[in-house]
This record gives sequence, C-alpha cells and structure tokens, in this order.
Amino acid sequence: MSQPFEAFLAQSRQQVDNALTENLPSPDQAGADRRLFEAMHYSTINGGKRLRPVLVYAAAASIAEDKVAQDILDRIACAVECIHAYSLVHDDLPAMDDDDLRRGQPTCHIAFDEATAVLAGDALQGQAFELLSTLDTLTPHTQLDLVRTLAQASGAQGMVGGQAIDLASVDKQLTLDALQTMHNKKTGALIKASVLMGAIATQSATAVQLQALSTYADAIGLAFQVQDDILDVIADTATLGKRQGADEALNKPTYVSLLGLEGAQAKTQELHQQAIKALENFGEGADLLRQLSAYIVERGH
Ligand code: GRG
Repeated sequence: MSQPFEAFLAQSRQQVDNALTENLPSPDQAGADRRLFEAMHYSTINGGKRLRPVLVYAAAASIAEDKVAQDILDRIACAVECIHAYSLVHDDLPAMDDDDLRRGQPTCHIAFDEATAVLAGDALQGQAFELLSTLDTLTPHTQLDLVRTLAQASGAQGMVGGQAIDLASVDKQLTLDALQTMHNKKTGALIKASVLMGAIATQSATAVQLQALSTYADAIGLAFQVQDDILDVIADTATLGKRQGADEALNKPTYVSLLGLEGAQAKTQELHQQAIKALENFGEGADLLRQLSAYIVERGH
C-alpha cells in the first residue's frame, strides 16, 4: 500500500533538502570561495516545490518499493535538483530572462552579483555529476546510464537546447508543434530524466516499463508547462513578479496565446489522461505517479 500523497510529498521534500545540505560545499567555512558556496546554498535550499526529486522517488516506487537504498535515491534526487537550480540561476541572469525575484526572494545575481551567479550555476552543474559518481553500490552500467540520462536531458539536446530555441523564438510566430518541441527540451527533458532515473536506479525496470514511464513523463512534462502558462495568465502579475511581463515584452508565444485559456485548460486534462493511461499496466506502486500527474494540472503555483 503506498503512503498517503501529502505525507509522501512532505517526506520527499525533507529528504532532498537534507541531501542538499549534506552534499553541497559548506557555506560556513572560511575562504575566498565562501561567497560561491553561499550562492549555491542560497539558490537551492530555498523552498522550491521539489517536483523533480519527488518524481525520482515516485518513479522508483512504481517499479519496486524499497528495492533501492534511500541514500542512493536521495543523491539522485539531489543531483536532479542541482541541475534544476543551476538552470533557474542562469535563466534569471540579465543576459537571459533578467528576473529580480525567484521563489519570492531576490534572484541569485541580485542577492550576490552576476559573476557569482554564473559560477554558482556552473558549480551546481558539476556537483550534480559528482554526486552521480558516488553511487558505487549500483553497477557501473547503471551509474553510466544515470549519468548519460542526466547529461542528455540537461545538455544541447535537452534543456540547454530548449533554452536556445526559446531565445531564438522571441518576436517570432511559433506553431503549436514548434512551441511543444521547445518546451519538451527546455522543461520536459529534465522532468522525464527525473522519472527515468528513479526507475533506472531500481536496476529492475524492463524496457517496456521504461517506455511506459517515458510516455507518462512526456505527458506530465507538457502538462506542467501548459499549467505554468495558465497560472501566468490568471495570476496577478503585480504580486507574482515580472516573468509574465517579461514574456509579454519579449512577445514570447504561450499555450494560452495559441489555444486560449479554456483550450489550454482542456489540454492539461487531456495530457493528464494520457499520463494515467501510460501507467495502465502498473500496479498500486504507481499511485504516487498518478497523483503527481493530478497535482501538476491542479497546482496553483
Ligand atoms: C539557462 C541553461 C538554462 C536553462 C534554462 C528550465 C529553464 C531553462 C528555465 C526556466 C524558466 C522558467 C521559469 C520556465 C517555466 C517553467 C519552469 C521550469 C518553472 C520553474 O520550475 P518549478 O515550478 O520551480 O518546478 P520551483 O521553484 O518549484 O523549483
């Protein structure tokens, strides 16, 4: 019987926060690099939703509950969150989205300075792969599989490539397909990697199960982005910061601008149903993944 969803979310968030505190360089040690370490902490241990780490834990449970040591999953969850945090720090820089607020606090380059924010993002990326190299109770094949999955999802074919397409699409009319390709890479790839890495870590997922999880992840990754666009439109931009303002000023296309608000809401429901269907051959171990799909399309922030 899987754990109640709210308890699972709270516990997963606590686990990954503990793992981040344990595995990032201490901001308390004296030295010329202290400012860098402070910026890394500032940008990670600051109350994000921890969706990607939660997906790591839930995907592992969908294949085999209790088969992977908690410590292994914590380090994988931590690695994924380090990549996510690095992407946010760099995305907020003046050269990219030029945002002043993130998670309700001044962005890293505002709280520190631009050079430190660039370095903190770079260091978080390195930290992620260092963490994956410490999973020595897994087979070397599994370790390499995890490294490759995260590298592909975060690099030129994934998140960074998606960001490049996004930057190139400013002031351009994108078709729905082109918008989808951009989001699949920019945000979907890391969400998918989180699901696959949780499953890979069990060392017992079949090719058919991995394919089903891939289909599930594609659907929730897109649903996450459509819901993000919906939230941007219905939120009071004055209180939520300037992401929407920046997108409007840059004339970036969104799901709401292409489908309308009701069309976008219908799209999230359709994607949720696709995600649920992808898991039809999974047992109750996948209930957390099913509930996470509902959480993504129902979330209010
Ligand atoms: C700069 C290399 C590089 C990549 C940037 C992911 C990304 C690519 C930029 C993020 C821009 C953005 C705000 C996109 C909207 C969707 C999104 C990823 C929101 C932030 O993720 P959440 O909602 O954030 O999971 P929290 O704060 O909960 O972790």
